[in-house]
Amino acid sequence: AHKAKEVAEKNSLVPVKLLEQSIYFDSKVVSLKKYVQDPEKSGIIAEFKRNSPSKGTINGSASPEKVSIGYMQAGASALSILTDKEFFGGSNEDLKTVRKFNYCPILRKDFVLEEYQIIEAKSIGADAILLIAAALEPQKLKSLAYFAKSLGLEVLMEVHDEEELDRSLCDGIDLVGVNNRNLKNFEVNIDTSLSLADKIPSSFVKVSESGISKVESLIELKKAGFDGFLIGENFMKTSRPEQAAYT
Ligand code: IGP
Repeated sequence: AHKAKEVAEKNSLVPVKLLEQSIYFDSKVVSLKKYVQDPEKSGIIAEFKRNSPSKGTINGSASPEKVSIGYMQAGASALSILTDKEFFGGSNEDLKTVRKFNYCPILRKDFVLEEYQIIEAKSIGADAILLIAAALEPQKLKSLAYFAKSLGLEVLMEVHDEEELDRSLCDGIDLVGVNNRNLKNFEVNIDTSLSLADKIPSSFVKVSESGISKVESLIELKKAGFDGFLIGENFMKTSRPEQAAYT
């Protein structure tokens, strides 16, 4: 059915341990693209995020297990789990825990720069990875995207503007995410998504990321062609994020 293990073995950077200890090399990916596009579902990719560079601690006590199960019960289409420790207080353990309790697409949210991290994503049970156009040379981004695909993972490419979109788009990418957060001043504005919508070719699933807190924004984005909505802070800032996802 797949040859993720074979592909990973060929990559000399992989410690044998990762391959031997992971049951996920043999499991099929749950498609983020498919779940996000499913008209029966909400399109919401609910994020587990403890801290952020702009807000500091958002939620210091939330349990990844409780929150992720609650998100899915509330009708999320998929989960986004931050594994970066330094800026977001996440870990691979968080993702592994969430994987154990949920059958749904899981996006590993991290700063992926190397092939090794993609193998790691597969080994902890992720279904999709994030590649940030602003952080990668276009050639590197493309080769990472194809590498992820060879392991069966889906790829969400994040952009902030048309220039980033044009220079890095390739058919190794499944979903294009427009980040509404300006990384220079952390301001969020969904107009960033609205104005880029028509620039993204229709073969890619469109996701709007960050700063979404109102149902009206969601409706507006949906009308503009977005199927996916990545929401973190708005849920996580409450004492019970899994409840917030209902409203
Ligand atoms: C979620 P918000 O504003 O709902 O918490 O945003 C998500 O878009 C944001 O966490 C994010 C992110 C990233 C985090 C978007 N791109 C890249 C880390 C790395």
